[in-house]
Amino acid sequence: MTSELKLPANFEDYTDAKKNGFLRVMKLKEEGKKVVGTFCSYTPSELVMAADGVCVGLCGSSEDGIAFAEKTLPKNMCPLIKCSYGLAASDACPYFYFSDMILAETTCDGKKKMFELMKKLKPVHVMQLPPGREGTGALDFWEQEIRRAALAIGEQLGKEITEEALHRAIVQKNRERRAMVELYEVGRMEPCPVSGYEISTIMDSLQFMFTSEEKIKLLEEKRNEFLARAAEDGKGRRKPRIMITGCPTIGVRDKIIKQAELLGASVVAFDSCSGPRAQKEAVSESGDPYLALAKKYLNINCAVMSPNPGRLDALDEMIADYRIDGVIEVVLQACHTFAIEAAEVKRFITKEKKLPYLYLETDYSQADSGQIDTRLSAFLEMMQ
Ligand code: BJ8
Repeated sequence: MTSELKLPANFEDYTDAKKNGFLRVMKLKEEGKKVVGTFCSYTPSELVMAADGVCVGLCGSSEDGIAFAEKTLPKNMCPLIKCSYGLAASDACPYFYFSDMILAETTCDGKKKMFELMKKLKPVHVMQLPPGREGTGALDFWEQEIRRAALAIGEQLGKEITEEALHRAIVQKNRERRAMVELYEVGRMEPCPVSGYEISTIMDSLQFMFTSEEKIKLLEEKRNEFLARAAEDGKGRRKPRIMITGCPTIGVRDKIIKQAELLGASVVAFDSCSGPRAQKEAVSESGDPYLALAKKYLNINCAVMSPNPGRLDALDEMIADYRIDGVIEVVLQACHTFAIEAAEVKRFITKEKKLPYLYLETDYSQADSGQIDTRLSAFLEMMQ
């Protein structure tokens, strides 16, 4: 049985935020601002801020562009990569179009090979991300890569990155991170005053806002709004509290997160790129700023790192903090790193934490919506 998912009257959905962002980025360009396109949480956006540029997220999140991409890329590939490349190559993404350069990293194989193709379309600087953190070399190497990226950005944007500017950017970005984590932590409340659909939409829409202050303002306003809602709502029927883990969910939010909530769940926590995974640890505001950035960004628990034990520690902590009843793992089609790591995540959730776990492998099409509905219904029924 489905319930009605209530969204506030002033709720701006992701499509609105994206559309408004197009117009704003065009205006920024007219004012002479430089724009840097990015694809990953490992991107040290402080470098772009220190060069007085703005970052735009270019990860594809819809079926648009996929047919075009499949003329060049294999069909059996991650939809995020196909969509990102297809929109860029067919000139259908205004954010890509307005980007002065792309700041990329070697994360998964698909993305790094996509960047080779993208170099034919735009200036692309690829940071070589170490494949793991073990040994003493990884951190030194990554710090050097961050220094190399700073030079490339400075050159491309026509503004040298000074240590003072970088320090200011680190302080500012840390404020933004804290505001994000505080908004996520509203999900710890019981009952949770906000739907996971709404919270993930707000977080994803931040990539279409172009100053740190306006992001912080939105995050603080929303947090206050949700806390006030909690005071009014009182105690409702207890819903199963769900955590989402795995690949980025931006392109499957409607068919998984929204649908799970329509079926009676409360999605309260996100262990994914759109969750606090990349935000919890701040960048040290003292000492060498390049080393501080290297330490922080190398510590992000993504499945592209081998090994990646921090992911289980983070899951453990979130299960306790958010009082989780069940975990849904979302894996995008052909994402090998998350698909393989899912076996260990499943063992940990079901055997150690003794919680229900649902694995959903999907793409950006609607072809499997019915099947996903059926599996979500059975999963939630089992918990109720
Ligand atoms: S920090 S999750 S943004 S790498 S889903 S393209 S891994 S095949 S997006 Fe990611 Fe950075 Fe990690 Fe986040 Fe490849 Fe997998 Fe596709 Fe992925």
